[in-house]
Amino acid sequence: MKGRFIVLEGIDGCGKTTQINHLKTWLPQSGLMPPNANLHITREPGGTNLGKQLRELLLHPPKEESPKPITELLLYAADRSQHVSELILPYLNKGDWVISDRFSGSTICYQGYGRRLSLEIINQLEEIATQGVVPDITFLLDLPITISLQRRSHRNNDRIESEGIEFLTRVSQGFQVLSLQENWIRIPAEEKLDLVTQRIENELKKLRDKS
Ligand code: T5A
Repeated sequence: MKGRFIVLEGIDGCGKTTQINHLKTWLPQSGLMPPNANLHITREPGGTNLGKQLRELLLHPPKEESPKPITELLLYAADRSQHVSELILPYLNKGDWVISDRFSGSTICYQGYGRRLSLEIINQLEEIATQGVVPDITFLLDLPITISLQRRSHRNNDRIESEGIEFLTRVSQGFQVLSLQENWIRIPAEEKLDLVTQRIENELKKLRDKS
């Protein structure tokens, strides 16, 4: 793959969208990208047209049609498979850069650690869904659960966000484990907005210096 693939992960309300909105304008002007590369911003679930419909089924289904845990896992895998085939892989092959709000780490943490589904099965599904695409860098915006709940207290939570504190604690533990992996960078997300932004920018500059 000629392009770069950057992912932001973390528990709900950790600040991914806020940081991605900043990167969208900062990165193309930063001098880090090759002059002819474009930047694409996307997210999971819902990065493609098919994915938008899957997102609705996953996050806002009618109560009586709420997906069971395995169905939920398969729907996230279906969303990722379409996302990789239709968008991520073609852009990376062209030499473009892609930033995604969530990727495989979310499935491992929410469906694996949160729902306690088999990590072995999840990893097998991930191999199929990602076609071997691995992020060049994944930022974990690491936010204490109490702050996540505070930040979301004024809005309506979706189906996954409504799972409660024990579920979220297991998800967060999953992220702590994943953040020890190569190419994952843990960023304390309770810090002031500008400081979080600065840390992400610095890590992206280091990535350029490594290549
Ligand atoms: N999911 C997803 C799975 O279960 N399995 C999977 O495989 C995948 C891919 C997706 C849901 O699906 C689940 C996980 C999720 O529950 P989503 O749209 O990604 O949903 O939902 P969230 O991650 O919950 O998105 P949010 O918009 O809630 O969170 P963000 O984007 O991380 O946070 P952001 O930037 O919107 O910030 C939240 C608030 O905090 C403030 C912002 O202004 C905003 O008000 N904020 C800060 N305040 C103070 N200091 C800072 N440093 C701040 N940064 C942001």
